Amino acid sequence: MDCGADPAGLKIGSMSSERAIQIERDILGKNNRIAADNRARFLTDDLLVFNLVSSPGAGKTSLLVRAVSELKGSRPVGVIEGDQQTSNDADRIRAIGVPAIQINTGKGCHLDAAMVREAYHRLPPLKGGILFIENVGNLVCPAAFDLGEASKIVVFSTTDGEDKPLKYPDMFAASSLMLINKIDLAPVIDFDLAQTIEYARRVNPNIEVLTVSARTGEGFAALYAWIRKQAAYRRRPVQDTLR
Ligand SMILES: Nc1nc2c(ncn2[C@@H]2O[C@H](COP(=O)(O)OP(=O)(O)OP(=O)(O)O)[C@@H](O)[C@H]2O)c(=O)[nH]1
Ligand SMILES: [Mg+2]
Ligand SMILES: [Zn+2]
Repeated sequence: MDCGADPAGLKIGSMSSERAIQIERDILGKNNRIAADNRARFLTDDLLVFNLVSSPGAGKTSLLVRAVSELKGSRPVGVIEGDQQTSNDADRIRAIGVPAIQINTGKGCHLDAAMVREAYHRLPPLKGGILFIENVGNLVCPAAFDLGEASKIVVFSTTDGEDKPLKYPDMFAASSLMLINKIDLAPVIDFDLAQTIEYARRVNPNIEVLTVSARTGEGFAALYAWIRKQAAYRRRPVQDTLR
């Protein structure tokens, strides 16, 4: 985690490194406990939850606008939006008739589990549906903060540069799916898909990869198939646990 200031707003620059590490441990420990509560609640509510992470502008909201407008006919969907400022992203989701709660983190550079717990209470019931959480655009500390999601999806833009998985390995290691967006731009910028996948699998051999364009809709059928697979996979352990 590298936030400059910790999530409680404490400047850690002048502290001893031992004290700073202890504070970071306490914060992550508290976050993990709340995330576990969130996860239990999402299981009870039969809700599939995805945490979308990326660099700023990789296309998280554009992807969500297209995905939720196409998914909302078949199941309940809701969105929690995280940004430092503005309600732009939640407004874009609400404009297509899907409930969305905006969290403004102010100086904070990631969502934490307590913010998600509070926002979830403000959403209508989504039982049996899907909750998408759009994290703050940042490839660093959102990797360290579990929100209670079933999986993290890292949205990688073809314009990000092929070496990002090597530069920000924690995020790619923590994610189940790398969604390579803006594939429509690939020919223009001479994007090297094979190299990007090779770098991502170097830090996470199990990461799944899909290519999409939120602009044209290319690749979305495969994304929905991936989501259906997660739903099917998740129901099994849930039923086993309840038995
Ligand atoms: N060509 C192209 N442009 C895209 C695509 N997806 C998103 N964009 C553009 O990329 C820009 C950023 O998109 P957003 O959806 O706002 O990205 P974001 O990740 O939500 O951004 P933050 O929330 O600010 O981190 C916008 O100008 C989009 O129109 C795509 O697949 N192809
Ligand atoms: Mg956004
Ligand atoms: Zn942060």
